[in-house]
Amino acid sequence: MHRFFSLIALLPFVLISTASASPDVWQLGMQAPASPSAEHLHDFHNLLLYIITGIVFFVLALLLFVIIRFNKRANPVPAKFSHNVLVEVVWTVIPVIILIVIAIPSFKLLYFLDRTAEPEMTLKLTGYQWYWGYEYPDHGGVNFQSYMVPASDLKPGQVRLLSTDNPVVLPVDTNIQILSTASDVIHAWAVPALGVKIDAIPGRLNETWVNISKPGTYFGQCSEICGKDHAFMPIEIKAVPKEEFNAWVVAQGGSLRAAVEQTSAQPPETSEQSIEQPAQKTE
Ligand SMILES: [Cu+2]
Repeated sequence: MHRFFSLIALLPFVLISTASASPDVWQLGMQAPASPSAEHLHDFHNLLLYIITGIVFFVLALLLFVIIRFNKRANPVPAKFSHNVLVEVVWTVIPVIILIVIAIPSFKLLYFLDRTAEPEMTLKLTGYQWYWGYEYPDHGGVNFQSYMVPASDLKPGQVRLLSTDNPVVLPVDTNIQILSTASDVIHAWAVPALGVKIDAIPGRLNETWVNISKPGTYFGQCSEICGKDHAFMPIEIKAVPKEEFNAWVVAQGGSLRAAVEQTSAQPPETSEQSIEQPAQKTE
């Protein structure tokens, strides 16, 4: 009991100390969004929350009305009719309208998340049993593998089960095309704060994108049961300003030339995509 209360007393400090983009102790709700994709996903989630809350209270009100108004004491002689055309039309049409209200933003969001029309760089990731491999094809092929830091080797500031030996470094405010595949079994690369979750499938190249809006450390995990160490192949992303990213690429022995050539060949019109104008399919 004593331990329980000391845990409760520690809670505010725990919440403050881990207030990065990792799961918090006693967290309710989702991690703070750090990309346009995550923001739109949260907006859609909130829309659904309003709709289901409304439906739950409406059904609850109907139930209470029936229980009070039509119980044996209040209504000893029940009516004998079994059809009511108006009510049947209403309870068909209203759910259809609700589904349309959900479907329109849902499809918009699906196309928005699908791909970016103007990628400024590419990150290719490969799932292995049980770690991730990363390549930067636009930056002279910088590549490395990223393993979880075992609990016994954690340094101060590292997070158990989430920190990696080689974090993925990415620039902020950049449209990053993400290509994913796997070499052995199906994995899935998921980073909640960025609104990214993409399957990594052997023999297949999947595509998604992200534009990280603020610098920070973002954590994710494999989200496809992939074997005995499925829980121990985390994702750690360090999002840094562009200049810092370029310096990191050079320090890794990569080159900035390929990336510069690519961006000058297709100048990005705007770094921010509007959800009203989803990325165009090019095929
Ligand atoms: Cu996996």
